[in-house]
Amino acid sequence: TSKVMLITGASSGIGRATALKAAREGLQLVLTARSAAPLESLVQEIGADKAFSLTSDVSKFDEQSKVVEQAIDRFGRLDAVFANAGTGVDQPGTENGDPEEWRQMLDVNIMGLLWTAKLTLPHLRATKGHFIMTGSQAGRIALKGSIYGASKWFVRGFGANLAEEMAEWDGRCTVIAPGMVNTEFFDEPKPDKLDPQDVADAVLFAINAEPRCNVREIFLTPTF
Ligand code: NJP
Repeated sequence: TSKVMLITGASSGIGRATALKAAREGLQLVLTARSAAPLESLVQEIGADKAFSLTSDVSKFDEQSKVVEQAIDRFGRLDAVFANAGTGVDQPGTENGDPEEWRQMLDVNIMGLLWTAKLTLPHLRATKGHFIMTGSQAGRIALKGSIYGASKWFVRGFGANLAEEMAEWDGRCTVIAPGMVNTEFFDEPKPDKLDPQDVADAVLFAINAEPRCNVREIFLTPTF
């Protein structure tokens, strides 16, 4: 049987590139984000026998809960989860930033990640599966401001601890931490930075490692 992978934030950028690569490598996919149209065209590109899509806001526990339920209804198992959905709000510095925008960003980048983990871990436990999350080099390099950077340090800290938790039942946990990637995350194209493909390669490298080997963190930065 082929492995089943759930990807959040699959409608564009890193999530989309990872879905396409995982599909080429024979994984079956559950693809989620808030926008239906780009997910549906991605499913068409991959083939409806290998992938299906569900809309959900990761920051809403009930919506994420339905996603996991429907994924299990459809495929009966989860071998890998790529918790990739995230958002970065450009902020004019901490003194002048908008607290409501911070809260919304933290709801997605932190609570959304935690809901995804809480809801999928029972299924990953059953398959000795793999939880992968998108962290960042933000906070080491200037990228979208201090609050965004701090939310991605949360991802790193959670990942380091979750890896220990999952190791108790032979599960694996990976944090992928890219620098600037040319995606819709930015208003302007960044053609000289990382390509989403580079991040997809890292995700599949971690998944394809021997079961005895847990690739715990991967840092990627653009060369130029
Ligand atoms: O950006 P983008 P990336 N609930 O905007 C979805 C991190 N990162 O691929 O909901 C559910 O093309 C959104 O879909 P939609 C970054 O922090 C990036 O670059 O329809 N889904 C889309 O599919 C993030 O964690 C860079 O709007 C939600 C996806 O997330 C991850 O990489 C550097 C959602 C975002 O795709 C992917 O971002 C770095 C919600 N509430 C880390 N909100 C970089 N690009 O330079 C958004 O270090 N999405």
